[in-house]
Amino acid sequence: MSGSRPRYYLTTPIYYVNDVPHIGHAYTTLACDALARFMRLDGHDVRFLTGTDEHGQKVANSARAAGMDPQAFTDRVSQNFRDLTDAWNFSNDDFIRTTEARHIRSCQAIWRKLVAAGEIYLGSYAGWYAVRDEAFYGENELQDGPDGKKVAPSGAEVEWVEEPSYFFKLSAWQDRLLAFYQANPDFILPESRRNEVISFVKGGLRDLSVSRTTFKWGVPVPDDPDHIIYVWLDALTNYITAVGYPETESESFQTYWPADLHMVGKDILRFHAVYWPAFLMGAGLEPPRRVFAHGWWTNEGQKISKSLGNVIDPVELVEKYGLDQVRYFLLREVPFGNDGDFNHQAMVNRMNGELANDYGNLAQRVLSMINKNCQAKVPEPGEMTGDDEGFLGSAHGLIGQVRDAMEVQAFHEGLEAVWAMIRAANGYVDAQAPWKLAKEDPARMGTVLYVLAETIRHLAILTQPFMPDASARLLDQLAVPEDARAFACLGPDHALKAGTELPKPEGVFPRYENGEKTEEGE
Ligand code: ME8
Repeated sequence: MSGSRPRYYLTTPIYYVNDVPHIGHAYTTLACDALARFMRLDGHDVRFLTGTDEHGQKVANSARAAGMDPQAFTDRVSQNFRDLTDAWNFSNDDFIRTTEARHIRSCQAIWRKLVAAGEIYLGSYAGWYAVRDEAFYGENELQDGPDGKKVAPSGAEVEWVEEPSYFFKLSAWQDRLLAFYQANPDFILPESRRNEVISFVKGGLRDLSVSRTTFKWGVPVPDDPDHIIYVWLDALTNYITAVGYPETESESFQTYWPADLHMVGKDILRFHAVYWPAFLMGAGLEPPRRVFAHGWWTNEGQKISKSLGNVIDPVELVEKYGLDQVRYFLLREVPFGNDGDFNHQAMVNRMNGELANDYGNLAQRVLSMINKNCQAKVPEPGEMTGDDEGFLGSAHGLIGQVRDAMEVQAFHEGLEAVWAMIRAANGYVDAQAPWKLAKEDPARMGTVLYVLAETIRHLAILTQPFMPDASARLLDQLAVPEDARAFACLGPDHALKAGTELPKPEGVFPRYENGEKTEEGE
């Protein structure tokens, strides 16, 4: 538990178990993983949640299509998502499934709270429903699909539904939601998405159907088991279940709620930024502090879809290029929030250019020179020039820039700041030419190599959240102890000690050449 450390609670969407995990799912969890690792290294008590969304008509239909009982089906598919967290080395603290007893209890508890608060009433629904989105749509939102059928803005087919239903009084929340967005300007990021949500809410809200009667695969409505709770109310509630709801006085709930961040794709922003805060406030709970809606990945310019057969398997991708390489590419390639295109050439360019040539080469040449010319020990720094000090000062200052970027989930900017330092360090190597100093002025060579090794220590500490394995190997090569790798150890107080023995350097960033990944770095 937190003690005096600030806490940071962040969540991914819980993924539908109607399908195998693909690159889009891995992307959202990766962004959270980098942030979770960053916050831990920065001294926070982090709680990082992911999991699977297992109820509803869409999952029930998929189970039927697979000829399986829904529970057995969800057990199997949920495991694929757990396997992904292992394959991608995700550091989540919990993995929630909505079919777990803790969650069913929590869903029924929030339902009862909403009923007691007068937020839910019984009526009947007659309107359009898209099973793929598990969402209700107004006539005015629909378009004509290619075969004359009506489709939702997402492209999902809709069907006409008429059934008795409980409703949540969403229409009464318009002003309170607008006031909430106004008072919390960073609640929805990026800003363009915030504006979309505000104009949607300004356009007026209709009461929301929150129960279904035409199928059974869901959490029963308390005291009216003909109804099951609408899958989105069920799913969103996972975020409070995992921190102990309905025990709101528990240490866990008190520590971690409200969540600091719900990370989602832009497709599901409305559920998180409109319905969810209204449900929570209706139940007397605080809304989360932020919802960040990131963009959408395409594959070589095309929408990723099963029917197009171009789904990118996240496990195969990592086998092909390496985990750290893929992690770096996804977080660097696209300004976080924008849409992005996965293409092989761009992946290889970044892997060979920025990782192997820029970062790998910097570490490799500095560590090899130390190995060769300084008896494989951290060299003794002599008197530093103003330039040396300025240079080290920039390395010390880097955390401030990266922290500012991470605070607003601008991963690409954090990485760009680190790479500006890497490029400057390569420039410093070239300008100082330590290989020449080896003969002409060994003392000065020691100083230059010391400044560079200390810079690499900073870089490797800072790249840990993005590329945990490669960064750890670099820190091993600098003999930085495991307990001296947190951001509190940046700066001069934990500087490398002259005379420390260093292991033999080896490349940590493979290249991709002639259709395959090289075994080792150059
Ligand atoms: O919506 N590019 O689950 P889901 C980027 N169960 N991200 C993508 C993507 C792509 N091409 N495809 C998917 C659900 N994603 C609900 C959520 S939360 C209480 C319930 C990511 O399996 C992105 O994060 O359809 C998107 O929001 C999510 O997967 C949708 O996952």
